[in-house]
Amino acid sequence: MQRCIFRRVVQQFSFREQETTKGVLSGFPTTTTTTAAAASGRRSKSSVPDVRERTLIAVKPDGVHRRLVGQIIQRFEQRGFKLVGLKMLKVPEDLLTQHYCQLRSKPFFPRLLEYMSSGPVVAMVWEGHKVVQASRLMVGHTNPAEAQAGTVRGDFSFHVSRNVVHASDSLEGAQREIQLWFTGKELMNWDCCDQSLTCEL
Ligand code: IDP
Ligand code: MG
Repeated sequence: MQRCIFRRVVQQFSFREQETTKGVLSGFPTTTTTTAAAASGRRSKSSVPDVRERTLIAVKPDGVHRRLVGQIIQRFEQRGFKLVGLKMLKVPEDLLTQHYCQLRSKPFFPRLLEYMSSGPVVAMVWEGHKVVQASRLMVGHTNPAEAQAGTVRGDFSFHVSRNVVHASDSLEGAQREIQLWFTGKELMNWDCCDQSLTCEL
């Protein structure tokens, strides 16, 4: 009887795990494990998680004014990501123009630059396995009106013009933005003592 209950719990757990992974990862490339390697129990090279991926997260002036920096940092720490760069700055206009160069032709562009230079910004670089896609999900939809509860934007904002936080939207974007916002010396390479507790390496 007990064994039967145990088996049912295990089955339900693995089903939920598959379902969650599928929902959360849709639309993003995922790490693949070859069928042969999986069948033999060996781990292929590609299944070793890349824990060195990095992304740029910035708490925008509205987030800083509203004292949300701590809560935003806490969400990333809690998730298990590693902070490798952090600074507070009044963002120069030329940096903002380069950062948002793809939005230059948008009607809201001048107001976006005004908003982003209206107060201090807290810029951070976070590191971890698939941190780019995970942080986009944690930050939520660009328009807070469409952002899910539980995301930063969904919990702390309601209008697209004041959406609290920036997160790089792709690996290439993250690399470009990190180089734009941080010098090499401002980024720290370090190993978390709990690394093997957050991921099988
Ligand atoms: P993202 O921040 O989710 O990556 P993007 O489309 O890259 O979204 O837009 C960059 C930023 O421009 C947004 O976070 C938001 O602050 C601002 N923005 C985007 N669309 C609008 C709009 O329609 N009105 C005002 N501001 C906007
Ligand atoms: Mg963007």
